Amino acid sequence: MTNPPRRRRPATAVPGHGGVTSPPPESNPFAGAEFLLSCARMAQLPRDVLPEVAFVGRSNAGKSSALNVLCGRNALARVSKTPGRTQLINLFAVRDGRLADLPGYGYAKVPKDLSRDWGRLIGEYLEKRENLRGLVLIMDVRHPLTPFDQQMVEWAVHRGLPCHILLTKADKLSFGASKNTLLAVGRALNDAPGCSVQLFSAPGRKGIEECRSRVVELLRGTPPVE
Ligand SMILES: Nc1nc2c(ncn2[C@@H]2O[C@H](COP(=O)(O)OP(=O)(O)OP(=O)(O)O)[C@@H](O)[C@H]2O)c(=O)[nH]1
Ligand SMILES: [Mg+2]
Repeated sequence: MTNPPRRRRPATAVPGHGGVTSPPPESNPFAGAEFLLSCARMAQLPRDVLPEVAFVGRSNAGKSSALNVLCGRNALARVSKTPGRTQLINLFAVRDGRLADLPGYGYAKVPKDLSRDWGRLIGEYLEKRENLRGLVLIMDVRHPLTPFDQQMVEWAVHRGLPCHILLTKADKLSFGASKNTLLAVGRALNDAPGCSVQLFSAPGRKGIEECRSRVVELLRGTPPVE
């Protein structure tokens, strides 16, 4: 069952009338991003030949917020204070391919059955999505590298998929503390092939250009060797 299409605000504001403004297309490779579809099961996800990058991470880490900021849109992906808000795979079309906003993992208060379904959906997506070219793994800078996060990194390395880590909510820590976490996570990754890490803040607009460049590289990269 596919969710009905969502109504969206226009990407570009009418001058003098407030609303959402998109940066000029030449400065943002994700300007003009469009919501394509939501799905609760892999079978509902259309086969796609265009390269895809998935946004993964713990529930409430800030996946949807990061996606919105990268695309220069306020409400492309739904953001919520309630953990577990993104329960479906949401697919977006961008100039260089597709971005997928995945449901968050590791939220303890989710009923067991539902959390099993989510786990299965994420697992199947990661295993079977043929056009998947890389992951953006989002972690709250205050709680990095949870066991789930570590599994995700190991899985990406095992599959030969690049994994770019965003240590987000950097606005919640001092400059020094966030820098120390960045260095510690870099050390913990121990030169894992294809892995990179950066600081990010959605409201602080920190690390946006670095992340955009990395995601474009992932979308344009060569397919992983099986
Ligand atoms: N201070 C701060 N808050 C953030 C940042 N990114 C996200 N948030 C907040 O964190 C909460 C969760 O953000 P979402 O983007 O919905 O997180 P998510 O990972 O998509 O969550 P699920 O869809 O539930 O898995 C919201 O209240 C956001 O406003 C950030 O960089 N800094
Ligand atoms: Mg979300």
